[in-house]
Amino acid sequence: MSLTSNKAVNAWVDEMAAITKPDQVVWIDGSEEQLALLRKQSLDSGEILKLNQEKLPGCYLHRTALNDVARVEHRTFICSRKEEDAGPTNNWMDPQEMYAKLKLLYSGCMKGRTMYVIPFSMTVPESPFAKFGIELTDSIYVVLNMAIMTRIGTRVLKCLDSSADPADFTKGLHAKAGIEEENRYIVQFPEDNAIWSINSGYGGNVLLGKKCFALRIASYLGRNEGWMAEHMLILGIENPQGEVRYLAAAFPSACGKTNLAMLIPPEVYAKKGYKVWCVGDDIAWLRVGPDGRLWAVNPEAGFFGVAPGTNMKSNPNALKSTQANTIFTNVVHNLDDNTVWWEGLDKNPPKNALNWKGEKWDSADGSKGAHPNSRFTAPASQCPCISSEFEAPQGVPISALVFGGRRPKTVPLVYQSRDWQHGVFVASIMGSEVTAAAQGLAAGVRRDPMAMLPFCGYHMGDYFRHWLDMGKKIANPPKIFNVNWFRVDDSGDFIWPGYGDNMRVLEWIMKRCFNEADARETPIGYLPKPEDINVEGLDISKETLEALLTVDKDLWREEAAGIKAYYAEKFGSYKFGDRLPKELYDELATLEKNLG
Ligand code: GTP
Ligand code: SPV
Ligand code: MN
Repeated sequence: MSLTSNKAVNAWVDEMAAITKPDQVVWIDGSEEQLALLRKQSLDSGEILKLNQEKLPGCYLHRTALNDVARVEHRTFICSRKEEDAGPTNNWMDPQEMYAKLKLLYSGCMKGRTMYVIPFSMTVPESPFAKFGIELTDSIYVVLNMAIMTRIGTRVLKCLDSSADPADFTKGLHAKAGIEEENRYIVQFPEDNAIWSINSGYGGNVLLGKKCFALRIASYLGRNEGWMAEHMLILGIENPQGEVRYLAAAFPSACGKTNLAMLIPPEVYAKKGYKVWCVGDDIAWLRVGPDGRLWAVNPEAGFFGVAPGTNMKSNPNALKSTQANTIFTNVVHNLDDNTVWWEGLDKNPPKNALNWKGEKWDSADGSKGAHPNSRFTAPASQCPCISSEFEAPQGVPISALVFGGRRPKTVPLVYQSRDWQHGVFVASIMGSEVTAAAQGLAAGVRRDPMAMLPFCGYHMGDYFRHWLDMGKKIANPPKIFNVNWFRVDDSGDFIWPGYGDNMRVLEWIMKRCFNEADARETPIGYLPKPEDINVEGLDISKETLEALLTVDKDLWREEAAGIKAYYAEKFGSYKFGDRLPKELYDELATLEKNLG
């Protein structure tokens, strides 16, 4: 039975049920009783497994289909009415054609199944910045994940019904269907505020509040409404005086956002009283505040984090967040004590275990036990360093925006842009080695502007324009930086220790924002001098630090040539054309001139 008298909601749910023909429709009210019942049904069907409830209370294990382990960029579409509005970086199809095609796939696909109606809110529903949606799904796994990742249930419907326009909600339709790769579609219809996803059961493809809504659709809404939706973590650094300064940072998928968002400062910092507080680890919505600063909220309620590599040394806060009420996906099942394991958790892979595929597994055969993109879904409230401002309706004021990717060479440890426009240029030329977070990508470095390549819901050239325009609206804009934790030496080993020691770089960044640190000017922007980075308590030679802070002009000339090709000639098989703002060409010309 419907939980609302909202006519627009009910009419749409009926319409979708008429297409998908579920045996029954169940509305999710958000109560613990209902979630407990769903967990039981999911256990009974084998969709999830109950883990050791003494060691991991409230924790479950799920395995996806073998062909369904990550996002699928080649099957993701932005179906704006005009092809040119989707732009060169998105797949496009005419919306009417796409609806017709998908309706055939959805037709009767929920026969014999239950359709769950999940009312969800991004950010706390009472916040003026909240956006509401309904996800329809035939997967209990999706319901249980959405319950962790977003705010769901009756509370959300109440807020939608009393909002300015109760018909203004995101319409998300998800069906597992047959999990067929060749019929998998993740489709955004920006003008309709609608998302249709079919033939997948994997996180980013099916938790429609996350990438599909909070980035693809929200970036489109943000452009129209004058705000920004970004693939960014948000953190606060508390200094010994007790003052907290915030930054937001965009790194591509599996490039260190969760790790940085929860970092534990090195001992020398901790002793002085520095602390880091996590506001968000994946998505930030940014608005200009009444005080002329940029303010950020985390629209999510949980973490959908990469498991491999997470351990008590690299990210204890993430690990502690997952010790209760967490759903693990595609990790190793330790049969001895009914717990979980993944590569990099510790040096003792379980002997009596199943790999992510559910096969008997022994690490001695050299194979990986957990999928490289295996994940945990954990409530953010369980994070030991969660910020007191995590649910603050107005968000937190941002002093610095940081961009970065996996760049084995060329890009130094950190540099600061000269101003907002130069910062937009720096963000637009970001590149990174691809990771396991998406299926079917060729290995190597690719351009991933603002870490938004897979997530921008409109023309990337217009997105750059929006960034430039936003700069003009912010009286006190954040300073813009670029970092690279991933420089390697000749034997391919990382030069910079990373993780907690990234605090040393963050300190310089924050001090630059408040005119408390020095820098030198280089062809690419401001860099710290080696002595500006605090290396107290760190085993690193002066030569290594100098190397990390070097701008190699030859490599950067190659880089500039690469940027030119990317801007002017091609992006995949398309061109930015005249929608690439002239200001960015000007910045490129300045870079070329500076390099001589
Ligand atoms: P998404 O959730 O996919 O958006 O990814 P994310 O950006 O949150 O990535 P995450 O923090 O989970 O990092 C993924 C990988 O990067 C893990 O294998 C980490 O071990 C590795 N990593 C994170 N920080 C560092 C660092 O400072 N140095 C090095 N060398 N590796 C890092
Ligand atoms: C990413 O790939 O950037 C993620 C995981 O954060 S997913 O939700 O699958 O997109
Ligand atoms: Mn992400």
